[in-house]
Amino acid sequence: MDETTSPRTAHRICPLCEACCGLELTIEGRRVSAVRGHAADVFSAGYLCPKAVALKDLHEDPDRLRRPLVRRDGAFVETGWDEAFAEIERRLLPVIEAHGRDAVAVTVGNPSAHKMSLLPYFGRLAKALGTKNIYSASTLDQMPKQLACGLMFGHWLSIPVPDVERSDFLLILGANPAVSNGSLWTVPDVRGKLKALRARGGRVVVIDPRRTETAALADAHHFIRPGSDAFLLAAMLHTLFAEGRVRPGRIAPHLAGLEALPAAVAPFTPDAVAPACGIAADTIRALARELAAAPRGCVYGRLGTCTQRHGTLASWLVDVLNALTGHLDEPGGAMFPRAAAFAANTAGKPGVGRGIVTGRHASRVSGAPEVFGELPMGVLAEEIETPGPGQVRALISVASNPVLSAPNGPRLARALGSLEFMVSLDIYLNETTRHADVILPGPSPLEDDHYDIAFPQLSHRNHARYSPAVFEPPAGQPPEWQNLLRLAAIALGRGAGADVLALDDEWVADEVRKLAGERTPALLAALAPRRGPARLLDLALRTGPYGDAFGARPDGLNLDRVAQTPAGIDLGPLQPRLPELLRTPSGRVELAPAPLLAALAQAAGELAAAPADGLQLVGRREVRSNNSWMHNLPLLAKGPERCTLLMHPHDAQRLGLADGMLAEIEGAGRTVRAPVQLDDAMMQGVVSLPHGWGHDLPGARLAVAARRPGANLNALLDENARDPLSGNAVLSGAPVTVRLAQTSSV
Ligand SMILES: Nc1nc2c(c(=O)[nH]1)N[C@H]1C(S)=C(S)[C@@H](COP(=O)(O)OP(=O)(O)OC[C@H]3O[C@@H](n4cnc5c(=O)[nH]c(N)nc54)[C@H](O)[C@@H]3O)O[C@H]1N2
Ligand SMILES: Nc1nc2c(c(=O)[nH]1)N[C@H]1C(S)=C(S)[C@@H](COP(=O)(O)OP(=O)(O)OC[C@H]3O[C@@H](n4cnc5c(=O)[nH]c(N)nc54)[C@H](O)[C@@H]3O)O[C@H]1N2
Ligand code: SF4
Ligand SMILES: [Mo]
Repeated sequence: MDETTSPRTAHRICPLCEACCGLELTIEGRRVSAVRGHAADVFSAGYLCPKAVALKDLHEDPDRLRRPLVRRDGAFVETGWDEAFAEIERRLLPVIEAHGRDAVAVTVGNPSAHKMSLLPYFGRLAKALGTKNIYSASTLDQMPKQLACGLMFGHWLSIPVPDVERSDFLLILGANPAVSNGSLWTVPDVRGKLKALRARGGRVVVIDPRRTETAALADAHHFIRPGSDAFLLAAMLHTLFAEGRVRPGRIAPHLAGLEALPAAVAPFTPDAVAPACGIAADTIRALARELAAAPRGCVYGRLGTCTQRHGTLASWLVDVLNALTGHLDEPGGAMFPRAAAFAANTAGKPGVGRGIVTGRHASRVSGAPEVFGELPMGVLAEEIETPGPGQVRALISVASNPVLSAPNGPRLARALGSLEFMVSLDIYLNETTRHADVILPGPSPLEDDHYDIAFPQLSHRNHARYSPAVFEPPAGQPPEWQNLLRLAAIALGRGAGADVLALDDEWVADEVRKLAGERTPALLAALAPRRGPARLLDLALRTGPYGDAFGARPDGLNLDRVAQTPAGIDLGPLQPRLPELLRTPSGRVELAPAPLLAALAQAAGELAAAPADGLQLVGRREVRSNNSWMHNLPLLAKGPERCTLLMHPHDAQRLGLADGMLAEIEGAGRTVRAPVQLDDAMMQGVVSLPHGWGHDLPGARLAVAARRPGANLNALLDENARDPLSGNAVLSGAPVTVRLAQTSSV
């Protein structure tokens, strides 16, 4: 890498959100002087958002940690890497020896899904620890969708996405991609794509308790009472059956369980669900008819449909509707990507598999079932606080900030304060990592190589893109995969001084042996001299569906070939994949998995209850923010106050509140304060506060964020409120009371 001062251009996939935009950076010495969209990028074609420009701020942020911090006599001191790992070995091993492997918990957060250095190696650390106490942002986010898709299609990551460029009708529930840039749907410039859809004569309809920025781009928007999407979707299904509109089309022979559905949705007539949803019965019928009549269209549900009590039911019914209207696995409908690397649904025997299982163990205190190898984030605090065998006494947090991102952060913060030992892999001393005894910083995002492991599995078009590091990391800074391996070595009793490269070699050899048997030495030789995630990537590309199969398909992909193409390799529009994609034991799409039918029958009992009055709280996202950790970047932090409580003027009037007044919001017995912002885009009875704020906790080192800390939405939420099937936290629709704050200090 030439780091002289003559300007150079570097191409880099943005690691900040799921859109995965290709960027073009101008570099002068160690500085970024400009960030633009990479116009030639085959996938994002020059699109970018303001957060990409803030990568410069992130790279230069003086608060971003460059050296390990170790707590000595209550204060953090900078140390060398060996000293930090020696401290971890000295403190962590006795916890395991005295209390067993489950005494060490791990949490892993959102950025790990965007880092090839973290994602494949976190699993190795978890395995080396041998703990059941694994917690991730997935149970604050998408676990319901993963569970529903796992049950229907046989793998947790077989999630269909809208084929937006060929679609004429899109029904969007609980997602605001115009701001979030898409989730479980990798789609740069979704605004442009929705506009193009409409320009072709297609229609976009949004269902959301707020008339969002996405709704502003749509043809129609309907308010919905938070938490009632499963009822709406069941009633749409009811309409399809009642009106004889069920037409699965080509995939009909691959469906199982269809016969169970009419009875399952019988209680959910449009008239019965209308009061619970706040949507008129005629509107519900019209939505079902429009979906059924659309030649090319689909339903897409996201965060708002997952972070609720019936998240798994809602996520399931989205794809049942797609399947029964002929929109699943069809161009313009909900289609399955075919990723170039790492996708389980391109490996093994096509068309059939073992399916998924849950509940292989349960959380110790509340008995919450394991889902996809994890326990719900909501039970972590009680697992730390409750004495007895198996009590969590140490924690390793990896790119996660649950003190702000998980419900009842204040309780979690107290619990973290009571741990015997905590290590954080993070780039900031923040609300969570301030509780650590050792913090191991990762490099700047521009100092590591990038390939998205997760998001090509969720992309609206198939592609393979790789970008090398823009800068060499500072001397001594290990890549994060090596830090994870070093922690694994400690957990395995090999010691802090173990040779992590040798450990990596061992693991890769094991993996290759499973694939290649006798050919293992030849394959390992072909993968050398790469190591770490780059070697895993080369292996995955070469053995993937477009791969060179180590020479057997000479024109196929390998990492050299992908890396030589900075604009990326386009692998074409999504193609139908049923039944080949399926990994269910039946070899069919399971439309009516037993646990979902049982849960739906139980949910029907709620229809009789009158909808609660009082205010319900929902979250929102904002373009210049990303979860909890980008409020320290000056470019994004400037401008108007963003952590405001949106409220319909009628609700405000009733409560004696006016625009700009400071409100006290009470939920789950706790209060926070935020300025009121009147907005008739809110459904009456629903208020909205963004998450990820609350940067006023002592001990954090976030100078810019602390100037305008905002309020922590999650302080108002109940950590015990979960979707029982997936363990996902209920983040949406919590009851709150709002009043004028008595003093003017926030
Ligand atoms: N009420 C409410 N709560 C929510 C949500 C909501 O909508 N409403 N959304 C939920 C969702 S969808 C998610 S995904 C979660 C996110 O929950 P988390 O993953 O816990 O939160 P993030 O804010 O993404 O925090 C990421 C952490 O990673 C650190 N980090 C950033 N880059 C790197 C890196 O390169 N290496 C390392 N080691 N660390 C890094 C940051 O400093 C920060 O501490 O929040 C959830 N919480
Ligand atoms: N700028 C920015 N982009 C981001 C992030 C960010 O923090 N900032 N975070 C990233 C992450 S981690 C994720 S997971 C994605 C999430 O991306 P999206 O899934 O698009 O999530 P949100 O933008 O939070 O939109 C959720 C919508 O659901 C609505 N809603 C709330 N409750 C309900 C309900 O019960 N039913 C229905 N139908 N709607 C409801 C809310 O009003 C909101 O408009 O965004 C990613 N992109
Ligand atoms: S939309 Fe997401 S991936 Fe694209 S530039 Fe913005 S933050 Fe980066
Ligand atoms: Mo997320």
